[in-house]
Amino acid sequence: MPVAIVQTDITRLALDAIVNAANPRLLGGGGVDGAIHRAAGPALLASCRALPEVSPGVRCPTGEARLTPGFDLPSRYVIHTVGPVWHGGGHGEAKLLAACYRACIALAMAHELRSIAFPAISCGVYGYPPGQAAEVAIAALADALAAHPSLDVQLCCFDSRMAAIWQQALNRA
Ligand code: AR6
Repeated sequence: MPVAIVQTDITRLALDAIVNAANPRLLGGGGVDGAIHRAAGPALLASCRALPEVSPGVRCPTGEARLTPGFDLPSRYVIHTVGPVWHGGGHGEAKLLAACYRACIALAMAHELRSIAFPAISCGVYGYPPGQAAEVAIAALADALAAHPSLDVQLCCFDSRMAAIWQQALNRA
């Protein structure tokens, strides 16, 4: 599987796309979302605001993804996805998290992208246990990439603890 773990600030990567762990409003927030908006500049917020609402205040439902330019980022595009909030695991969290990875890969393929980096979607404020998130992510990617083996995928962890957890999950896969 063309997947590698990297430990860095995702806003520094120069790829075709980086993925943002956003919320349904797509108007910015904390964590990686805040970092991406700061590094991309105000044009990113304007571009997100211009995306249609599918219901009041919702531009991207949980498990879906939307693409914008990357503006001042070194990467060309940002793919915004909304992970599930962790409510103990019995509320469809794994299915929704897998759907995020699949939706991002589908958008990357639709735009003929060749490289993409994901943050640890839902593993911060949204509280998803990282080991379980990593297993779900790697299984969903293995599935989605079977038909697209030439896409270069990086799983970007911000700190060494997270990188170790994701590397263990990748080694087991
Ligand atoms: N580069 C890579 N990873 C990062 C960076 C960075 N610059 N900054 C943080 N992380 P979170 P979520 C890691 O909370 O759990 C936002 O407010 C972080 O250490 O950013 O999906 C949104 O607007 C963690 O491992 O996303 C939503 O409201 C991972 O990114 C909500 O948070 C994800 O943490 C989404 O929560």
